[in-house]
Amino acid sequence: MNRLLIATTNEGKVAELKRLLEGLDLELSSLDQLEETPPPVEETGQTFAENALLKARYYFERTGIPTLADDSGLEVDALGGRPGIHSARYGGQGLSVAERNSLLLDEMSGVPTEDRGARFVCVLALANRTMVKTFDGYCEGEIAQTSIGTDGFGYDPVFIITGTGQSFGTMSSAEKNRLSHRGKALEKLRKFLLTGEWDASITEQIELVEREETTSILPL
Ligand code: ITT
Repeated sequence: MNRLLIATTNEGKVAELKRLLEGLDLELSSLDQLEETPPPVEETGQTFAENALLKARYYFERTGIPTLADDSGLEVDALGGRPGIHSARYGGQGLSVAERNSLLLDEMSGVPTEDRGARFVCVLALANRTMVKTFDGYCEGEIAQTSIGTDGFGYDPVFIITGTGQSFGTMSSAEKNRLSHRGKALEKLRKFLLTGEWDASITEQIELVEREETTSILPL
């Protein structure tokens, strides 16, 4: 079975990605299942795609395991697209998720419903030795007036999905995955995996790594 490393430090993403990848012929590992977890990499890209590629390449190079990385965030129209690629650090590193959501609601206070448009964006990047590919997904909605529900993670309770009147904070993970930016990006990735193009290169990669490891422990 082909291995795939889910290279994210965010537990909410790990849970969703594992569920979204169910049924594919993959042996999934998360970073905390590795014997040695590489230190996190600085996200210096200017776009979601640049950061997703940077993370996928980095973890693949450090582990030799074909890697899936995710860069995602919330773009709020009334804030000129903020927090965007800085969603994880919005308001500063030290804030809790609840504090970050309160900050967003405060920044949006007084903004009328028709101007509260926002979207979740997700770019997944898949990397091995022979290729690196990205898949994007979007989920349109609006910023709620208050936090709604406790399910999900991150900004889920303050984001109402267009056409549902519900926040991700009130949805099961199956419902969220069906509508979410990550679910849509994963659907593209799933189609790509089913073409077989990737399977061939994964096998090639595992063989290469095993050969390198064997070589490196041979006595001189
Ligand atoms: P990794 O880089 O290790 O994957 P991270 O949490 O730092 O973890 P990002 O840099 O991609 O990941 O930041 C994404 C942030 O956007 C994340 O921390 C959440 O605050 C938010 N976010 C992304 N997807 C979300 C979702 O489905 N629901 C709620 N918030 C989400």
